[in-house]
Amino acid sequence: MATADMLSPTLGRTATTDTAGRRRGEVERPILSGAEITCRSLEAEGVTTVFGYPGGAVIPLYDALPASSLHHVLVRFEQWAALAADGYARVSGRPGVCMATSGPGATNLVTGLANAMLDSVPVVAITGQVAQPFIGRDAFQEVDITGITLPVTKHNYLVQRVEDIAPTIKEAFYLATSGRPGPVLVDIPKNLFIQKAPFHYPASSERRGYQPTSLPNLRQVRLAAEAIARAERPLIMAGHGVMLAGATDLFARFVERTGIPVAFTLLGLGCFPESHPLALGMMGMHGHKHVNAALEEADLLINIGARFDDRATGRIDGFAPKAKIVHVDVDPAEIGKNVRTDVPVVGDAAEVLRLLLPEVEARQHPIWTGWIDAQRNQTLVEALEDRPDWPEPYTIVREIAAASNNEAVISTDVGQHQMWTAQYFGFERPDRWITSGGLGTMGYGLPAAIGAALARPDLEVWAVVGDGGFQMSLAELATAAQEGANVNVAVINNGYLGMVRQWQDLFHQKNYSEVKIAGPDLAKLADAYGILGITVRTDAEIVPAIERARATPGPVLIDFVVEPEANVYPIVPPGASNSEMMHELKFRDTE
Ligand SMILES: Cc1ncc(C[n+]2csc(CCOP(=O)(O)OP(=O)(O)O)c2C)c(N)n1
Repeated sequence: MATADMLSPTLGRTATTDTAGRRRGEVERPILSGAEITCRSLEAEGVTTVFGYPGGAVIPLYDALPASSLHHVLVRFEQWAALAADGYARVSGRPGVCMATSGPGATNLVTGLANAMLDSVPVVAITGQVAQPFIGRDAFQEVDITGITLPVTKHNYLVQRVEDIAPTIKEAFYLATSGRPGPVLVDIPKNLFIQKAPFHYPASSERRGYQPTSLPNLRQVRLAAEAIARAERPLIMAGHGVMLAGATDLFARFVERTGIPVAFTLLGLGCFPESHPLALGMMGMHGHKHVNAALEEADLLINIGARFDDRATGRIDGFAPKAKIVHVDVDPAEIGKNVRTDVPVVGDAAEVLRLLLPEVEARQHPIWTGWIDAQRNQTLVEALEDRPDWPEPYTIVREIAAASNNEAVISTDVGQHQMWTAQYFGFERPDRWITSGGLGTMGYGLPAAIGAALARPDLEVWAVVGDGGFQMSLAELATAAQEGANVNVAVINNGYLGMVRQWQDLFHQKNYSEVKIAGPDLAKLADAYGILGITVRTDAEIVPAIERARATPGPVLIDFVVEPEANVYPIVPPGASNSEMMHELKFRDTE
């Protein structure tokens, strides 16, 4: 057993065996500062990129960064560091990492952590805390960030000893990525960044009392299979969990074997190709009419990896009224939380599907899918009327999809443009759709796109944003420019906080209160950041602008000036059930 006096000033040694007087199997434990230990621990986790902003409590940490292999992306506001880490994680499948100083730096992370919490995204945040002797004294830039973030993190820590930094970071990554993923915050007092200790990164981490269930109960799986065998009008509700579990291939095999059509939640889009005949499109508040109609008629709903969010379900007592409900979720707390469940299956979606596949028979449901297709033909996107005087938002979205062969990574802000994108892009692949579902965080689009572009420089990345949300995070254009990130920003500029205006229009007698929003000349703004800026005012300019952006390396901004008062349809009014959706579209029967 190593003791302090056995340690050389620069090298600690621990003997794992001691035979014949020879110290064998010795593990070298270099003596490092807490800051160096933090960097080495992140490196040991395979982290290459961190998003952050320096300040007093983390100056010692930033001292150690240049000597590490970590690429630090200097954001312009800490909230966007957390959200860039979120976008990075969603596209790469690896945890995103952000860092900030104590006090205001740490509190600025909170919205980003809440965003990751609600959408189950693995994010690890490292914050500096005031030095231990100052804790509890209202020291300069002291906040109780573990207290503040308790409800918006999966777990958080205030590290107490320099020796605990490495095992705590190990555990943080384990918690962030295992079971139901989520954000974890590690708060490290400034003096611990400076103190030294032998560094050893643990090979594994276990936390007593934390045993996520990944393997489902086979009896429950069989009950689900029996329900599937009996159903005549089965429907799958596919959520983010399919992708988080890396289960998209198994999911596709399950859908094709059972012949069951798929309704997607907002975050489930992309887990199965939308071009597949069994893919119906998005359900819920702005879902397609035929998808919500199918929910009305289904006699079995198999929810895989979604949490029955109210934007998907509408009023609960009118949700899937004829259906028996199977709910597959890795988090037992989700079972029965919002919707009564007949067959709960707790487990990782991949593990559940692996066990379920051999239990189900190959089938087709021609009468049922034929009925849905008849509904679908009435509401086809093609039926939308084009107004030649304005670039139509859905045309913009579909042209970006066409130009990139539906392969681009698309992030959005929150609002009308987000719903148009969800409705019309046509996602074919997992991990290409990056949107703030649970928290609905305006400003998300640009920083998340930067995170995505740095995670996958090989992919085409578009941030489709509203002019309101974009004005929250537009300073990140500087980050994109500084990083040379390949991000094309498409601002759907209607001069309004569009989604709020739409609700005021439809549900508050057109009382447009505080929704008219002026903004800068966006092309000039882009120019000021050294970025190509393009303004598009007509339909005919859409495709050339998209092509120019695609051909230009680094960030590009396109200001699409769209009709100010266009609404997103269909829409389920707040508090209504999905069957009460309003659709103002001018439908054309396509037979
Ligand atoms: C941080 C934050 N503040 C407020 C809201 C409420 N909100 C939801 S959508 C919306 C309007 C968004 O306007 P814009 O970004 O221009 O997008 P549009 O709806 O016009 O496409 C607002 C204010 C929010 N979601 N997030």
